[in-house]
Amino acid sequence: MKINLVLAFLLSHLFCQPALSENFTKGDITVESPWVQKSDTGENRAEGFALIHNGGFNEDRLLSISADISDHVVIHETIKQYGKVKMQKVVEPLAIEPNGYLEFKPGDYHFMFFNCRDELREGEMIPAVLHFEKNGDVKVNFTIETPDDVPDNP
Ligand SMILES: [Cu+2]
Repeated sequence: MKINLVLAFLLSHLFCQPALSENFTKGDITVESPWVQKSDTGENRAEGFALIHNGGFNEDRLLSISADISDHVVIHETIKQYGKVKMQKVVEPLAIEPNGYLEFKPGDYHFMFFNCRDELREGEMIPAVLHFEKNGDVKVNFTIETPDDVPDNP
């Protein structure tokens, strides 16, 4: 009986994985495993991350992102200035070399979803569209994750 419980636990965690490892491809661009982390400050905003691969022979540039859940979603980078960590809007389009990668990860580039209209619930998806200069619009779903360090039952 105990073994069954352990198995069920393991299986439930295995089944959580496909959502996280989902990839979205259009043309030469593949957006790998997009996910968002809810803000733990109580505001209804989130940071999104993904690994973007350009499998083509030409450079492409990421121009912007849009999502129905937020009327203000921008590309941010986290930087260190005068010993303080802060984030700022990325103004220039980000280039991705032929057969190159652009990584959005915590503490680095991220998609910033401000003023989210709906409650962000773990495990649910945020549909969004990434706009590329050459490959056009790539539709993706960001999986909502909660930070590991936040206890489930505070
Ligand atoms: Cu930000």
